[in-house]
Amino acid sequence: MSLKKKAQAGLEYLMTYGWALILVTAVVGVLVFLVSTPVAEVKFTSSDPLRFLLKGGSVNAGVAEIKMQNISGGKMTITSISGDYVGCIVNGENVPTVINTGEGIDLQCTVPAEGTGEINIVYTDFAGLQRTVSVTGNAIVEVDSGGESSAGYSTPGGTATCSTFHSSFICPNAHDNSFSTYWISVDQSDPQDIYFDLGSNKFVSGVRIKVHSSYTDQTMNIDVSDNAANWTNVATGWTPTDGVNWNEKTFTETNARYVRVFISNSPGYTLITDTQIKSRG
Ligand SMILES: [Ca+2]
Repeated sequence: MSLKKKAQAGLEYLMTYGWALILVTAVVGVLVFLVSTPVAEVKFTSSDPLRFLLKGGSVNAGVAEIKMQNISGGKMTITSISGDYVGCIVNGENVPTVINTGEGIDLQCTVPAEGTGEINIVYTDFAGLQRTVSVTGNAIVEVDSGGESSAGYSTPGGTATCSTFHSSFICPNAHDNSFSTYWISVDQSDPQDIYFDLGSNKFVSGVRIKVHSSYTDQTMNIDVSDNAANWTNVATGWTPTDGVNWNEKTFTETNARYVRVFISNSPGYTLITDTQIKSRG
């Protein structure tokens, strides 16, 4: 075969099978995007994968993180996000947000409930047309091991009272001896607090807090009280930084009935997974 014929055969091969390759690539592109992580299995789909390319996603501690890319070929302005997931921010900021062509779109939303949820992203495309894309996710909220007590620590059994709570992420979730339930504040405002009733006065000398690994940047004080009205501060400026194990804060033994965790600053939502208190008598 001459060089010219070889080149021609190569060209014919590309023309014959090149289209098949493009077709396969396109089909794979619109297939369901499946993501598995050790803590949560999430399946996300995009209603418009030719403009909003899904690149990944996860749900941890009731917070969904969805990574997409603007492949529409032009600048877009996301003007609103609504649906089953709430409090969504884009690339760390509230909408409206401008996304340049080729730029990543990192969505962070709160997932109030396990199961299938959908968000609708309304945006203006480069031609000034308003469009909507739907992203559907099937969130299985994180499950990990429950908390064990030791060294005089135990789960406070009385009532928990919190400043605010988000949807089903209620106050009692912060002291139910389970690492798969959470108390989450209604929004991202500070401060927030939660206090526990020990039922009667006890000698209190320590608090253990479990936080999720995405929430190791909350600054808190520990206060105690006899009447849940006048509080005495026993620890200040504590930041539980371990997102896997209990974080322990000991303080001078104080007689009190109520123990309060006062979160003075949390960069996002306030979240506490579980609480134990060291007390005697
Ligand atoms: Ca819990």
